[in-house]
Parts: sequence; C-alpha cells; structure tokens
Amino acid sequence: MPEEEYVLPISYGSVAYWLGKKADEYHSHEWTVYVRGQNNADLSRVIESVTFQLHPSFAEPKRVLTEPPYEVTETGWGEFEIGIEIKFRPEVGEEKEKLMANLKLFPDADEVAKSGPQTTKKPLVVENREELIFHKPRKSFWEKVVKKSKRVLEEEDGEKDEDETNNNNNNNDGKKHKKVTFAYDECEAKSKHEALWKQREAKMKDDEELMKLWCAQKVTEERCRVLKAQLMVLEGQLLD
Ligand code: SLL
Repeated sequence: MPEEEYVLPISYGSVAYWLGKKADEYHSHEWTVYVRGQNNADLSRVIESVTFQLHPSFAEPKRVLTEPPYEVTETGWGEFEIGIEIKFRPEVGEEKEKLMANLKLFPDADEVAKSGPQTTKKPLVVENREELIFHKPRKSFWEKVVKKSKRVLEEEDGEKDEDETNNNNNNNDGKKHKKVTFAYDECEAKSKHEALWKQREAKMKDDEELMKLWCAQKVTEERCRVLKAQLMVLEGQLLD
C-alpha cells in the first residue's frame, strides 16, 4: 500500500503601485503582500492563520489573518523582507511553514529599460510559487479536506528512475510514495487588491487599444501622403 503525500500548491509575494500625484515622502507606494492558493484555490480548510511580520516602522507590525484573503495592504516608502508564517489546522499533521517575501517597490534599471518607467497603473509584482507537501496528514484531514477535493494529478514516485527516486523519497522504508495534487474549490473571499488590479489592467488594455488605433491612423495618413505625392508626379508626367 503506497503512502500518500498531500500536495498544496500556493503562491505568495507582493504587488506594489507607485502613488504618483498622491505620493508623499513617507508614502510613495501602496503595496499588498499575500498568500493564496494557485488558481485561487480555497486554503482555509488547511490553514488556520497566516502571520505577516512587517518592518518595525509600521504600526503593529505583526499582522495575523485567520481567514482569506490572507493579505495585508499598506502604504510606505521603503523595501524590506516580510516574514510569513503559515499555521496549519491541527489535522494537517504539520505545524507551520515559514516563508519570506521580498517587498519590491522600485523597478530595476533593466526593467525600466524593457517596459518603461514606473507609472501609477503598472503594478510591480514579485510572485513566488511553492508546493507545500504534507507527509503524514491525520485521518480526519483526509475526511475533511481530501475527500472533498478533486484529484488532478497522481505520481507514483516508486516508478521513477533510480536517481530521482533517491532524491525524492528515500526514507529507508522501501515503500512507494504517491504524490497527490488536488483541485480545490475556488476561494470565495477575493483579494481586495485584485479587483483594483483588474480595473487597472482593463484601463491599461483600453489605453493599449487606443494607442494601436492611433498608430494605425498615423500609418494610414502617411500612406495617403505618399500616394498623393506619387499622384502629383504622375499628373506632372501626363501633362508633359
Ligand atoms: C529601507 N530597510 O531602509 C528598509 C526599511 C522600511 C519601510 C524600509 C513605513 C511607512 C510608514 C515604511 O515604509 N517603512 O511609516 O507608514 O529601505
């Protein structure tokens, strides 16, 4: 009987916007740090709380979230590392996971060279992906969480080549390991900043469309000008 591992794919990171005209010396950017399930999967059956440890210059820097969306939105002026501690529900069989998110507010020179300077509409995103693997979930966890999720991927590690097998699951018991990934229900609590982001993205798309139309118009005008000039030359030749 293979032992099963439970795999939970998550994303975490930060999204920052420059505040433009609304910026002041200590509040140049608005940012959000977040932990969420990939494809917006609901993590609340697995996670008890997420603690974000902000820089001590923020009021009450330890922020504890016990329900989704697991995120903190703030305004500030500087970049720093945000400690993230994910505490799991007791039935998960693992206590916690510690992560670190790099809050980035200012684009690097090469990013500016590639996509232009920072604007109030372009978010600066740093996203990390991680697979949380639970080796020994309790029976109640399988009842409460696993049975209610859809299986999407199963890998029989025991059937891989020797090297990989050794790297992945050599825990000396000679047992085959089954890695199981699940599809979760969508999280109902949508990220607050995401709604804002979508609006901004839609606005950017509109701007892009306008820009394309404007360029197409310019190209047509230019072609008209060339054709007119050619016509004048031809007319001149006819008169000669
Ligand atoms: C730096 N090591 O010097 C970093 C520290 C701290 C940022 C950045 C506070 C905002 C507020 C804030 O943005 N702190 O006071 O509300 O760049």
